[in-house]
Amino acid sequence: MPTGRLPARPLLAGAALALAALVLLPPVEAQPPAPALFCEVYVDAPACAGGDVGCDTCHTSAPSLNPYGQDLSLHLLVGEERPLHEDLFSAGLGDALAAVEALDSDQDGYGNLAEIEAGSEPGDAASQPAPADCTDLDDQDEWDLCGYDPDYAYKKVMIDFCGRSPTLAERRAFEERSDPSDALHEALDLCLDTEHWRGRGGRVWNLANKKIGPLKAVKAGRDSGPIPLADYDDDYAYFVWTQTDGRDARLVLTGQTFVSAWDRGGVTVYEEWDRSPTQDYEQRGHDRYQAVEKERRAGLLTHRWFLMSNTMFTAVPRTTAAQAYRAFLGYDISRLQGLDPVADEPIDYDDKGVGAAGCIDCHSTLDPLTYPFSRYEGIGGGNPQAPSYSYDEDRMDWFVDTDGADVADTPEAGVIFGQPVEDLLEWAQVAANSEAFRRATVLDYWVMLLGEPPRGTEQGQYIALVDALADEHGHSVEAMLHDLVDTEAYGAP
Ligand SMILES: [Ca+2]
Ligand SMILES: [Ca+2]
Repeated sequence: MPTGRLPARPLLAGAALALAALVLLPPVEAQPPAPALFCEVYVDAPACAGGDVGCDTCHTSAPSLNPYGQDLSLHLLVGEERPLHEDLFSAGLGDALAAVEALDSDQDGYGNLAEIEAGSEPGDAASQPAPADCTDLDDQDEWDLCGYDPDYAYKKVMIDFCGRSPTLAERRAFEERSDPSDALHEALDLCLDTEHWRGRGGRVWNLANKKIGPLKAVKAGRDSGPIPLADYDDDYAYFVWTQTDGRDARLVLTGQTFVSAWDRGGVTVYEEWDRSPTQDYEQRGHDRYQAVEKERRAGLLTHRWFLMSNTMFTAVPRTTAAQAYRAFLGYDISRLQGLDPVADEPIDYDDKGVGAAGCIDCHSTLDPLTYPFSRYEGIGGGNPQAPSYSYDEDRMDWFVDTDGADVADTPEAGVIFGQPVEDLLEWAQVAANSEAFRRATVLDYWVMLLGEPPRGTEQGQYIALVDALADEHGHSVEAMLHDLVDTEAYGAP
């Protein structure tokens, strides 16, 4: 069970917030302030360590509620007409939270408050508080079950990063070292240079799968498919390059060069290059060349494959922006994550009905997020004179026939995280410097190495890595990994 009680609720802060909501916010059906309000009440809850809780605390998916959300709804302003105005919701949430604390909404045997304090999900029976008492079974087990164990961590580093168990001789040598920490980090440095970790098809390479979404049928270049449209090897190689050798991981979104992966005697070598579209066309041909001029490039966001597979033929490429937001910033808008509504949006330049009830909550975030992507051509549909996958300032003018006259008014300027940006380059800068980017970056490796997202009790260790990525680590993934293998989450058996 959790060791300490949370401090009393800061009612004044909650009241001030509710008052602010009363003055400022329009009536809507979804309740964007809920995650922040929850953490105003449960300041020290592990789930609030990074700011707001996720929407999945109360929702299964929008607008469906999980059992905890349902109990909250039943106790929230009973008798008041639904949907609730946001100001009423904000004012009433505190009492509703208190009213359901003693219930066990998901019926997993743990009360809601106990779950919130322990960092498990009160609305998910599969999520339960971890046993707090560690039972040391030293007599029966070679590992120290209650804390960080260097021998265990060493073995895990060898398997995770080198792809093999240490030999008996290596294990003996490690055990005999008087400075196990130094020995561990030396092993990690060696493993970070192995093919298993950084080679073509290695662990870092595969970490990009969900970001890139490879599709053999339309691959160009090596192992090309029947309809070669673009070569995602460029994207994989570029991604691995940004994650290795101490490079700044923000280059994923902000870099303006390209990278190719070459096999040199069984070792993958990553080679940065910087050709113009014309030069690349001449060198690699029409089905592979990168078509965006250097001054308009924003890392993977403007790579040919990304524009081909996401923008395709669409005028206002919402899919592209949503994929960028999900893949690189960890926010899935379809699951109500990362909502940051912009006033008077969506304007619906392309007449898609995005202003309708039920759409407006997501699109007031997604559409302004999308505008900066709108000048980058996909497979086609825009200016027939402009090459596919290139930047074209006047691109929107060419969609009037298919998307209506207003589409030509779609701005290039947009908004991300509430911050106005002029174009995709500014969008990428704001994104790459955000905490969301650091969280998503660390989370990728955390899940890869530990098999699941940080548990409630591990939030502190996770957030420490997220913060350090910007400071001590200088956005180097390898520096972050050196700290990750020192965490108890990694090194406690
Ligand atoms: Ca429960
Ligand atoms: Ca639970």
